[in-house]
Amino acid sequence: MDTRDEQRLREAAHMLSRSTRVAVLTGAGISAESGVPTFRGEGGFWRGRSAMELATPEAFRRDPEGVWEFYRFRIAGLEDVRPNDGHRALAELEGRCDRFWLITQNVDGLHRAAGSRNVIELHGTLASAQCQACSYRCPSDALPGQPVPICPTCGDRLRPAVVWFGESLPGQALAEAEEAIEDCELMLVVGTSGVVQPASSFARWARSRGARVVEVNLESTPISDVADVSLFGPAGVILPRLIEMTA
Ligand code: BV8
Repeated sequence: MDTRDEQRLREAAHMLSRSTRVAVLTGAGISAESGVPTFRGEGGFWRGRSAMELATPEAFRRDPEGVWEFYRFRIAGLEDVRPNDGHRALAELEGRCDRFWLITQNVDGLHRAAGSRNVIELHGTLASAQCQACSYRCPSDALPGQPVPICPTCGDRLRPAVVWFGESLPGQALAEAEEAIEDCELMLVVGTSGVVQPASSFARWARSRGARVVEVNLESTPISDVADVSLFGPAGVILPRLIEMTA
């Protein structure tokens, strides 16, 4: 890490050590070091189709079997992945704050597996499936065996309990995220390309009301424009160092 990076890390640690109300927004990048493919990196493609195209109600209407193949592949992939040092550093940080919110765009469940408690799953979770017609819900590892799982209650199709593009976010999660944005003194944005709305507006919103913004990513993103400090490097390396410097 060169002196400029060290300087930025010290600046970020100084801001974080003076903040007792901290909001964190994470994206696929924080799970990359656990082996979970990111959404827009090379892992964002599956049998030549982009995750963006598959993660939509239209794709599910048109090709429910293909969409379920994509999700069963991702659900199965989660069996072998574990939280990394970046997830664990955020669980450690939570214990040091008076107020702490972990808003995640990820659907892999790794923050809770790392011990984080106040996790807001903005885009749902791969851990469950839900009926598209009634309130039936089941764990993804107990899915009915049909290629397109059928609801045992009403006979309609089950779908993954994630938020697809074009769908509104869960009201409760959005309300909790808005409370975090309004109340935090610092927002830490980790591993997101900052293109998916409304999550990609959260940092600008927090900054506009006076919160500090610290970004952790491999490269600059649209969020870099609103960040007080951007720390470039793998989250699994940067976050443990950042948290250690604020001890
Ligand atoms: C909605 C679940 C109301 C599914 C996902 C304006 C306002 C509101 C909505 C829109 C708008 N404009 C357009 C929209 C519609 C749309 C949208 O944002 N489209 C974009 C693409 C333009 N938004 C919606 O539809 C949302 N709904 O707003 O409802 C509405 C509806 C319709 C019209 C208007 C309003 C719902 C969005 C939710 C979609 N569901 N996931 C599933 O997983 O299958 S989003 C999906 O993308 C994942 O959740 C993922 O987390 C998320 C965001 O991507 P990132 O996490 O950022 O991942 P990405 O791969 O892009 O980037 C990884 C980053 O990590 C990179 O920067 C990389 O450099 C970095 N990185 C890599 N390795 C590391 C690292 N960093 C650190 N360390 C490392 N080791």
